[in-house]
Amino acid sequence: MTTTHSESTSPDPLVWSSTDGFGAAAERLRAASSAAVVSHVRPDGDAIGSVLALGRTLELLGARVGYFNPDGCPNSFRFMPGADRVAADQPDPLEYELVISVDTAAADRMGAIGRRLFDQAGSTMVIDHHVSNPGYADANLILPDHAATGQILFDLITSQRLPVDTIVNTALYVAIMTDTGGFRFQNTSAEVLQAAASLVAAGVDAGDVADHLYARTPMRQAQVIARCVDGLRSDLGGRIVSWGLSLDLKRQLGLVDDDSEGISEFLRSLDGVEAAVFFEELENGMVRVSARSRNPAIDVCAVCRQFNGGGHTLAAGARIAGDLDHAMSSFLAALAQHAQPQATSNAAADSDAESIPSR
Ligand SMILES: [Mn+2]
Repeated sequence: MTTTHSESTSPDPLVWSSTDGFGAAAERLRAASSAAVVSHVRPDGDAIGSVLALGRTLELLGARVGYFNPDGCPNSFRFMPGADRVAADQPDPLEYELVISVDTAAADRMGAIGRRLFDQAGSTMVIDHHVSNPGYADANLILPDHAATGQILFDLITSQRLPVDTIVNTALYVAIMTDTGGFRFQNTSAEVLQAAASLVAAGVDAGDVADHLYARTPMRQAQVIARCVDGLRSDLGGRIVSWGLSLDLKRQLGLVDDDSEGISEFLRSLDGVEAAVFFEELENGMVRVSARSRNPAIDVCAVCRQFNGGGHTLAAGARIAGDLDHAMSSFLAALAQHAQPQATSNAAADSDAESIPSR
């Protein structure tokens, strides 16, 4: 392994696509005297948790560490020990030997701070579980079979006997819990529950974490859900539901960024729904798309990729330029087309089913 310098003549990037890469990855972590960890815009629990867990482990290994997210740490995750360390930027020069992007499927999702960190880094690393991640660092540990980036970090830290403390353990627990929807999604494997059990055994207060994550819904967010219920759109006989949040309504309700989190999950939780899509009009002329599926045959990642987005088979996102109506109609048309083979075979089995045009 001789890739210590990442000049712009970048040699072939290293890709570790199995846990066999843990030893080499840990070697790089141990060797760094300074390191920065960064994750994706609009961070979720896995993004913030992975930054905190990996950053703190590097610190316990003796490195000088910067914790970054382009949007800082959302209010909902400020209860985590060490969360005050997560910065959107810093006044000092960004001088870190090793820069690691966690839970971030594409380089542009790291925001401007991520790009600057990557530009000045001696070497770069990606640790992620998104199947759409192309591997944009010098060394890339990408394990899509892991439920969360936090689960990859848990396995890496445990197998390589890297140091942990309360900050690391809580952050890993939050990362794993949130990316499995509170241990409810199909990715809630035995490994996930074993990791959670050992983190609780190590002192994480599961009830307290769940209370912070799932019992602090702001009233504004409840009001958005009420509007969503009123304005719900249903396609393919209720198999696909969606809703669009306009800038006008955001202003009317006085929403802040986090308030629209969880709407796609709410839509997905409705009985009979196979795929749910939430559209949010943004200030910059883009529409944010957040898509969820309960049916592995409906691959929302594949549909999001048609719009330059990505993610996971059952949870993915994209951004579409233009107004809300345009974004909704073009995305929902692509999704319906993707979902139709299933509908058509159901229709064939059910003589009463209305025929669905196969375009
Ligand atoms: Mn994740």
